[in-house]
Amino acid sequence: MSAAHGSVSLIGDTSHFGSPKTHPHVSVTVILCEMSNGILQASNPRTSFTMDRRSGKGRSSTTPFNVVLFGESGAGKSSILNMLLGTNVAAVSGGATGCTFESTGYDISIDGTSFRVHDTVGLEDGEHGRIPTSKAIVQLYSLLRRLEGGISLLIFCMRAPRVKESAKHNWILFYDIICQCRVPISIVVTGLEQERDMDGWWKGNEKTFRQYGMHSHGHACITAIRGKKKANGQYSLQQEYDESMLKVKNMIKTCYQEQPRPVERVHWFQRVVYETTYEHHCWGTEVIKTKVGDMKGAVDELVDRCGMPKKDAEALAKELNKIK
Ligand SMILES: Nc1nc2c(ncn2[C@@H]2O[C@H](COP(=O)(O)OP(=O)(O)O)[C@@H](O)[C@H]2O)c(=O)[nH]1
Ligand SMILES: [Mg+2]
Repeated sequence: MSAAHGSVSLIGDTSHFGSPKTHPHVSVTVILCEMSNGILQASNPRTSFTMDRRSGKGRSSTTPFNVVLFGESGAGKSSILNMLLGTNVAAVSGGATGCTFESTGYDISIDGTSFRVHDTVGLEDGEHGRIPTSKAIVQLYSLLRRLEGGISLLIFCMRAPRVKESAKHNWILFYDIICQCRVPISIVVTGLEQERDMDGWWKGNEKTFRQYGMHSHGHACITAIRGKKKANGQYSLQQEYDESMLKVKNMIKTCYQEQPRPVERVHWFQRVVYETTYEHHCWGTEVIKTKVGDMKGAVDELVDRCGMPKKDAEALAKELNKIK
């Protein structure tokens, strides 16, 4: 190992950097760069590593994969997060601390892989002093845009018993329009504690998801509550709750994307498309721009596919357009 100061020079075997999902035993080659202070630094898209050459001590830290829970208020997003964490960290609506007003990320590990799960504001209709839908949409879009390291999985949360049309609209907006279908998406259905076979709910409703164009990469039919505490200190739904936690963890493990994609800025408004031609004359070259058409902006999709009135769609897009 020799390195000139400040130059990129060293190749090493760092098999422990391999991502466990696809390359459990494969060595990964990382380029190390020696800084002027004698510290060696290395990075691949997901892992950073620093080592002091003089002491030989190393330190590695893995960037967690971002998982975003979204869906309407009361769907059970915060309860799912608490279930994954094994504690009551996220505020559950209806509780003394109220509901989630800002997005928060919590780190969990599933079989040695680190995930940062983001609880987000609910997307609802703005009744009874709740966060109006447009504000929730702006907050969620802004989170998706600024997530360091991109997004590895979107989890759409909804409450049984039925798939509402608003679910379809939220899906189109966040998955199709904002994430441009480039991020895996899965569905968690809560409120199924009364079903003898929680997974049976999926079989009965699969058709509706298909009709709505909600094609998910995975799903989990669960309960996110423990039920009543019994005299013996146990909870009435503990078994269902534990099963549910395993289902959600398995779903995340199966569906997440190892090469996360950042969410690109959305072109909300219509754009004019020009064709450029060059005409050569004796006096020089003339550049001619001809309008060849209009490209639809995402506003049109909000109107056409989400059934949003044009005025509302434009007002929303104006707000979203401010987010860099
Ligand atoms: N019956 C039932 N209630 C649930 C379930 N998941 C969450 N809840 C309750 O629904 C309410 C809203 O849950 P919360 O996690 O705050 O939803 P969020 O707004 O999506 O974060 C709370 O009173 C939860 O206890 C579930 O699977 N079954
Ligand atoms: Mg919440």
